Amino acid sequence: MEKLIITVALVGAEVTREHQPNLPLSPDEIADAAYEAWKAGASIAHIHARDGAGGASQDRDIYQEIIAKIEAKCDIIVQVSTGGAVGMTPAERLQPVTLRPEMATLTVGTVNFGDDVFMNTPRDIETFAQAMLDHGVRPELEIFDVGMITNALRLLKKGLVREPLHFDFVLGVPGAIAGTVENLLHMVRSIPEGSTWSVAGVGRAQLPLNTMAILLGGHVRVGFEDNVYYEKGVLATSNAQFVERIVRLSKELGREVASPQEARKILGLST
Ligand code: KMH
Ligand code: ZN
Repeated sequence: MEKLIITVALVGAEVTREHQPNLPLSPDEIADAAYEAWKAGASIAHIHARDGAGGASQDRDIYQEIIAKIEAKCDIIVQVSTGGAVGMTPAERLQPVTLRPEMATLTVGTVNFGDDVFMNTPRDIETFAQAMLDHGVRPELEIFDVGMITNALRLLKKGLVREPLHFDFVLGVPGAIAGTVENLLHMVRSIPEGSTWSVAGVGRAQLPLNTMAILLGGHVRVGFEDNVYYEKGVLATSNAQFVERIVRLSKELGREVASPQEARKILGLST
């Protein structure tokens, strides 16, 4: 089995210090958290930026500062968010792609998101995909519900994404697909052969679905964006703490963990 790629989703757009007192917010804090997660075994950092007041931001300059600070510390693969926060305009969300990071997320459909709607119209999805092609950025296809896999395959047919595809199944968002073993299995069986995939389980779905991914040959995503609790009623002390647990589990289950350079090879990124 391929080595395990661990993505750490350090910040997110919705979590606050009230939810998680150790949430990194400033560029320095985000870079430090990425470095700690990298030391623990993460090979991809999924990044959201925050403004001076701690609110979600897609500001190009803030992303540039975060990326520079991360690159000064370690060789973790930087994956910027183009999801941003609910209600942001497509142009606002696309800003960090112009920095030509190695990867960016590409959500391929509209979905209910708690009490809100995370809008991704067909036209906007195509614009995002084309921008990633134009800037040489590798998309990670964010799949919040099963129909989004069909949308991804439509993009492939149109030449707007290229094989091998890399998917991230996000299970357990209120309003989207539930975080069950059966749902993950169905999704894994629905993607083209030769694709790679990871799973991000929200809240209490994180650990069981991550464990399943280790066993099935997929990859995992952990971090405060998806889950702030280490166990029921106990807040995690850091993003790295989640990474450390996955490294222990993976080793116990006989699967080695990929370095960033090995992850680049597995994903077909230029090394
Ligand atoms: N904050 C969500 C509305 C992504 O990073 O691409 C979207 C999101 C997905 O977080
Ligand atoms: Zn995100």
